Amino acid sequence: MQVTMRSENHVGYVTLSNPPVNAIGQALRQGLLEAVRWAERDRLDRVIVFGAGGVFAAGADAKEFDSPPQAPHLPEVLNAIDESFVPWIAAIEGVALGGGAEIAMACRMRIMAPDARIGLPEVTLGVIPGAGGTARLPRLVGLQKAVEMITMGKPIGAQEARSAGLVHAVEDDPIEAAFMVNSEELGCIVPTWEFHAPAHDPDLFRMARENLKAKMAGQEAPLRALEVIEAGLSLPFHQALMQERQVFLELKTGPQAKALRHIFFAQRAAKAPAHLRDLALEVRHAVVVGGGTMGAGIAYALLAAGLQVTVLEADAAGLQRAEDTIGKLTEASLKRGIIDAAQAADQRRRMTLSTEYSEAASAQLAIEAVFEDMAVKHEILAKLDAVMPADAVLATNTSYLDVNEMAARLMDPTRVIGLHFFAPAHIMKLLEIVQGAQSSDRAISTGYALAKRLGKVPVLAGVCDGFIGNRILARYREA
Ligand code: T1G
Repeated sequence: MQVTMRSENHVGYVTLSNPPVNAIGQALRQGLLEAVRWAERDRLDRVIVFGAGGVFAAGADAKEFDSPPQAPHLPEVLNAIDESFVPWIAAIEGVALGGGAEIAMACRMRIMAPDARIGLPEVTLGVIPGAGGTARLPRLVGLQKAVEMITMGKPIGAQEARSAGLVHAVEDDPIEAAFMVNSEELGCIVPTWEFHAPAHDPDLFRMARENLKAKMAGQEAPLRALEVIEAGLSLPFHQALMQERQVFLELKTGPQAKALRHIFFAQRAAKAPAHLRDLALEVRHAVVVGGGTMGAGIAYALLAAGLQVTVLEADAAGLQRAEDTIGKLTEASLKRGIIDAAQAADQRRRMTLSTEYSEAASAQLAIEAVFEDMAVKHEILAKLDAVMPADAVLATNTSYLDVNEMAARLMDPTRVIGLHFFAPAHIMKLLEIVQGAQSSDRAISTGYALAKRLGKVPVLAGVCDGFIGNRILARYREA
């Protein structure tokens, strides 16, 4: 059962339960529709709808997008909620995204947990909200905010959602708060669909169109979403929904949506294979050899992820250069508000710079990031091999050189992998985990776990010229 219902003292509790993120598929839509009828049959005072597993709902099940839509369709289900004489309250924890946010907007009231997020990210999948979002959101938050949220697809936090008028309250326990809502107050809230649509504003749409052409160049969905929002303002609500649905269905089968769905699932499929997931060595202290552009970027990424980091360089000049480069990266993050002064100080405290390889004796991982010369790499890996714990993982950031050749000269070649970062290493999401002929599952698993810790997308590569990314780039340049 993806939707469970229970009532207590005339209050209905409806739980969405489709682990891991309560994606909304046919079964969940069916269950929601039955819940509306159940609440009306039992003449409940209110229904509190919430998600199991600390998540409200991540949106429509994108896995269903490649097959024909199955009834009941989400717009009809949400209209039944919106028009029901039993008021629904959405108690939102975790995320309410896409269709999840649309379920919440069809409720009379929304209450969010402080760390929850809500949004309509459909354009990132090449589609537009397809269950009333382009008509309900403008009614709740006004045109400016709705256009921004829908066409850029960026979710917002609880406080921003409350000040925008999207949610009524931010509470630590949204379900309890929903239970405590005064019945008279709840009874005074009109169904979302009866709200007046905001007045048209031609200048706003013109500026938004120009902005999208610049910021989302080449992407079809954001501009179509803008068109649908604008057209919807002058249509009766239900006609606006029909128009929205038509554009959603058209985009869903288009090439851009298919490509973006492929990327969405491919990125998630790049996670560690199940048999590797629990073998990783826990890395608390990492060594980076080489404080040049790549080494400093890698060291910064490790510091930002909370690790203790030792940067090894050949001499004092190298250490100074490394310290200066990492300092600049810290300054840039401070300026952009990514970290605050306390975090910057904590990162600096966790970093040591040295020319002594003995500093690596307590590390679980070392990444060499010196220039691309096999002789130098052999020398550095041999020094690390001599001082680091027997179970530590040795990694090379080489872009092109043969990882097997590097491993072959070490006491234990099974602990060697490639960890190929892309410049700027602390920003670029891709991390190629290069599996040497003798790399152990534990070494590979440690690479995957590090990628997750750094918030990067891991891709397993074999030992070959340019691994994957640079190989593609080389062909691209030839073409
Ligand atoms: N559909 C199907 N599967 C989904 C999914 C979705 N919408 N979202 C997540 N998953 C799977 C994902 O593939 C992975 O599977 C697992 O859940 C955990 O995901 C009608 C039409 C919710 C913030 O764009 O942003 O609603 O790999 O690894 O890092 O208008 O998932 O474990 O087998 O990402 O904790 C709009 C997409 C849909 C949100 C959780 N919604 N999801 O992040 O876990 S279109 C979205 C996310 C729509 C309506 C329209 C994130 C997350 P597996 P994860 P996470």
